[in-house]
Amino acid sequence: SPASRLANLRRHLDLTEGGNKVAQVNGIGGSMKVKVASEVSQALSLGRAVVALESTIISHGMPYPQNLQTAIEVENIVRENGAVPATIAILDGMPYVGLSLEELERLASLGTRARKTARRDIANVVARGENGATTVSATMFFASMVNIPIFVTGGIGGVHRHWEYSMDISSDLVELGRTPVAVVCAGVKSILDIPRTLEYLETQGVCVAAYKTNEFPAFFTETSGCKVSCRVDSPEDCASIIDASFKLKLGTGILIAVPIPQEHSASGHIIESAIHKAIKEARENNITGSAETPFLLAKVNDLTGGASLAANIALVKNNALVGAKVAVALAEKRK
Ligand code: PSU
Ligand code: MN
Repeated sequence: SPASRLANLRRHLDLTEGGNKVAQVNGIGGSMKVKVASEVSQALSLGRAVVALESTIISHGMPYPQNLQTAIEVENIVRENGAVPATIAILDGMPYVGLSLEELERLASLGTRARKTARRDIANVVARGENGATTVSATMFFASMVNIPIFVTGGIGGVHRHWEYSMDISSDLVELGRTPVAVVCAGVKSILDIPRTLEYLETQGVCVAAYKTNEFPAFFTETSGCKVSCRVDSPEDCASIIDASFKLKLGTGILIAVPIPQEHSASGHIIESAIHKAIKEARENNITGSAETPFLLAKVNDLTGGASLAANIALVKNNALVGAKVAVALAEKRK
């Protein structure tokens, strides 16, 4: 059961290896190790606020060295707001929860040579001793394993346009339906089918909350034209919903969508038109599946002369600020 799994985990968090705690996961036919940074395991055992961070955004979402700089700045924002950051990735087949500066540097400079690792890829990457940058689905899996309730990212995957032909629906949405972690993001990009993404999340039983707005945001722009059923107006408001969801053992994730800050949304519509050009090019070059999102992000950045990257960095930092405050509010509530 999840409860006994966590009890086991807590017991095994006392093991140390090279400064890190090693969490031992007791699975079927044996156990596996996950390295939890000592700062993270300490905060978890004291009930302090921890924020999980993903790594595909570092390896595939941004070019080097802006990716490293952003990753460091995001971790600093989390710290300045009273929470401990835990960037999640797989290095040489070992899952890490919390990276040192050296490990973060390694991941950032690996870039797309690190494998984009969604839930389906985890076993393969671990078994082969490869480097894996975790997407939202894989990051949620590991965050939940070590009992981190809040996870901050830029944007999540969704239902792709032309899904009726490709059946391309991000495993992020299914993960949100089965893993109890609150994900703070800036919505989903309009390269995706936003209304159907929200329908799919409803089917999966996921509470989608919009922060200080009634509308689901569209990543580069504040609005998508889609209303949400849950509006939240403060970190405490978010923490109450997360707390209720966990206490009820609903088992599902929660999506907290924070609109891009107004001062950075000005270029939103220029970026939108670049997105449409990029989609056309992806279709013409037959770029599909997990390669599609990284291709579109790079293309859009080219077409907008870097404006999309600047907006992306700004919204991730804002999400880190909100996520840290939510994590602190939740830790306070649980005292
Ligand atoms: N959306 C973004 N930036 C990203 C991603 C999504 O705006 O970097 C990444 C995230 O890691 C997300 C993944 O979990 O892409 C989804 O990929 P796919 O569509 O292949 O499921
Ligand atoms: Mn996909």
